[in-house]
Amino acid sequence: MGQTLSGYMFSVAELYFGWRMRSIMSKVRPEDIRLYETYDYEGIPLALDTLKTTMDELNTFHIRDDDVFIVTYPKAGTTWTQEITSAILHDGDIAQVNKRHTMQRVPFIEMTVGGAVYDDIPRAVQMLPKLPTTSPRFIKSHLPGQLLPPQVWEKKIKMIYVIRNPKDVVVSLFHHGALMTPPGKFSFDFVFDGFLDGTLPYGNWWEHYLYFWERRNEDHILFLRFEDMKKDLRGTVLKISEFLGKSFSDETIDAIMDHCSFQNMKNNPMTNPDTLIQIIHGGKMPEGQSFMRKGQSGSWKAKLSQTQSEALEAQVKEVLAGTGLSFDM
Ligand code: PPS
Repeated sequence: MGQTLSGYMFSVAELYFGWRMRSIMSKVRPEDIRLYETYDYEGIPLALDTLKTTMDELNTFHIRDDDVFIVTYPKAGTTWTQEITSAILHDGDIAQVNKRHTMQRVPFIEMTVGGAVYDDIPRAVQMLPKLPTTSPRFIKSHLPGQLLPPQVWEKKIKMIYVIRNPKDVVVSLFHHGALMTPPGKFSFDFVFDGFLDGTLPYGNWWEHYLYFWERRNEDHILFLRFEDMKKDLRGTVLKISEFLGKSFSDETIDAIMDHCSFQNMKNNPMTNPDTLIQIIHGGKMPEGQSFMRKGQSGSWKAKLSQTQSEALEAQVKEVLAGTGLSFDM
């Protein structure tokens, strides 16, 4: 279970599975992806590509004591935080980090892109017990707290949870849908209304946030905000390092920050999700689109109408009243 002497390494088996996964996934096209079509799972809408069989298996999924999870409502800053954390778990050895794509280093436990259409797409939940062979494992999930594998709570494993201004989240969500599904399939109004009434996958954004907000002071939870990460990346790297029991030289922290800047993550094929997303587009990203879109706080201003902006503000006021959680909107 422990790390090898040569660091946070990976095995030939992992390389093989990575290759196999890419080759099987290469048949998935945007029209096969069920991103916003949902079914009800224990009262929470989930995307059809989050297969019910996967959810059932997660109920008894074996969690290792040293597993680390990154958990978010979608588009809150998952990929950025996972890259910082992955670099920290690799003790700042960026050359080692860059040997595998971030989506391979950090399996997305409940998602099977194209899985609602094709039944042979490898599922992270089934591969994870065998892979990675090194420890600790670092796992991504967007599931609300109550749907995470129960053992994460029983074993109190380390979880990093990130929130972001919901106005930026809903805009980023729309662009993500536009990137992953056929052009024009989901309008901005559809995504906005679904976000507001909690019918999009993973349910109400505020219940998702509040589940972790209420547990933010527990030792095994690190609660972060995208906006704070933008303001103070060094402070964020230090916070995550301390949470994981690591301490680094200034040079190593500089290297992690450099690796995780928006522009460097966009330029790096091992950190930019486009490397894999382009497979569903036949090997080339659609003109002008990228997962690494803007990476800013406040880019909602170019997209939300006045009415939408006010509706979301009113909702935030109502649903967060008395919780102590608030946003600069
Ligand atoms: S996902 O699909 O749910 O995992 O998406 P997620 O990673 O949570 O969110 C994607 C948004 O995060 C932005 N991003 C970054 N911002 C700043 N710095 C870095 N390094 C970075 N990496 C990713 C990404 O651009 C998406 O935000 P928008 O607003 O769409 O640009």
